Amino acid sequence: MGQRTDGSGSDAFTPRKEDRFTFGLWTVGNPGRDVFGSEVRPPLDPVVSVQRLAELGAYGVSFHDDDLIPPGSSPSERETILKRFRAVLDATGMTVPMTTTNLFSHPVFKGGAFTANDPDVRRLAVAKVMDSIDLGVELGATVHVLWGGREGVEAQGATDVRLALDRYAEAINLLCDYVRERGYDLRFALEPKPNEPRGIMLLPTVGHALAFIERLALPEMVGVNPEFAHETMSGLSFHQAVAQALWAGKLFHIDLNAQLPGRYDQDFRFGSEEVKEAFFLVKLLEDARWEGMRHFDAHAYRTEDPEGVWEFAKGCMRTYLMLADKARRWAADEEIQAALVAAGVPSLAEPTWEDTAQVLRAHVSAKRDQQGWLEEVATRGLGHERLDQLVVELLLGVR
Ligand code: GLT
Ligand code: MN
Ligand code: MN
Repeated sequence: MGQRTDGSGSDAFTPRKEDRFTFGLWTVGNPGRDVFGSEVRPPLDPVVSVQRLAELGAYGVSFHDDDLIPPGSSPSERETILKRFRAVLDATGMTVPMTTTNLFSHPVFKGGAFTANDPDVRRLAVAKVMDSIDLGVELGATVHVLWGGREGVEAQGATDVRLALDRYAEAINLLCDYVRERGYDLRFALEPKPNEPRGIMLLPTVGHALAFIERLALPEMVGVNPEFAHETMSGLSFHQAVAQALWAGKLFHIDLNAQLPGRYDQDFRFGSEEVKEAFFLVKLLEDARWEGMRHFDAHAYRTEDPEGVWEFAKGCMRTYLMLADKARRWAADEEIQAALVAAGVPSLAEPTWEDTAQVLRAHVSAKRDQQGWLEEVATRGLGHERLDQLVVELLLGVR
């Protein structure tokens, strides 16, 4: 993401297609209903969402099967909807890099989908995902997100967790076989969440999901879709979770938004809370030259009218670009670079031992016997106060 100044009324932080920003249709289309109150905004036509997002500089959209094709539509209604939707994609150059399946709204899934105790419900869930995959692939999607919104419990006695994990794995293994058999170019991304809507959910964090994936039949086909809000709800660092997913080669997709720790799933405009965490996340993705979509799974405050939604969408993208700009300034800032050296940050790139065989033979632990070294290192400050203050100054715009 480079600097931009095109003199057309846009500024350095105006989104462009090359930035690869995508939004769920359910995000800008969120009507503002919550557990205590009804909708505050009228339904939004997916075609209008695509048009407005394209005008704002987005790259594409994602959706649940039911967001685009209302449940109960006949085959001919499906075709009519698809024709109209394809036309707007063609007209705007917008894409559909990811789709997902709604396995949480219909009451049939109230006790779980892939992990429901009732085998017929489990079979229905897998069949729904297969149809949803076909739809996504038809529109060019290469990632299918699986968020297990109803996979969990309130009554702990009602689910045998080890068996539920067996059934979860069985469903995903079958879906991988389905994709292979059809010859689709598609991978799955599991989205963890600790609670909401269930009291306690399976695969609650990125760490749980990464461990689960390694026990699947085709782990290479399955990665994670971490969400800022969901890790933060657990009091965890989103930046650290994403870094570990990248390290494991498992960051297949990402849900960007904002969240205050310890609260309900807020899904706020990206960067509107926990700015330092958001900065290190953007820096991580940019430093890693991660090739995935910068996907927003957030929604406008309930206080907003339909125009406020587009302010919200613009804000998500602008803040990402501003933080990416800060990441470039970080790299160019001599004082910050010097503070990093003072804190010994570059040394972590050095392997700890050159000759491990020699270490094993001689049982040596480097300098432990050298006079004075222990005392010197034990009393030396690490300079983290200065380094972190420089981060705050960078983010507050005074450097
Ligand atoms: C739902 C959830 C999100 C998931 C979506 C994908 S649906 O809005 O809260 O976090 O990413 O199924
Ligand atoms: Mn999400
Ligand atoms: Mn969320």
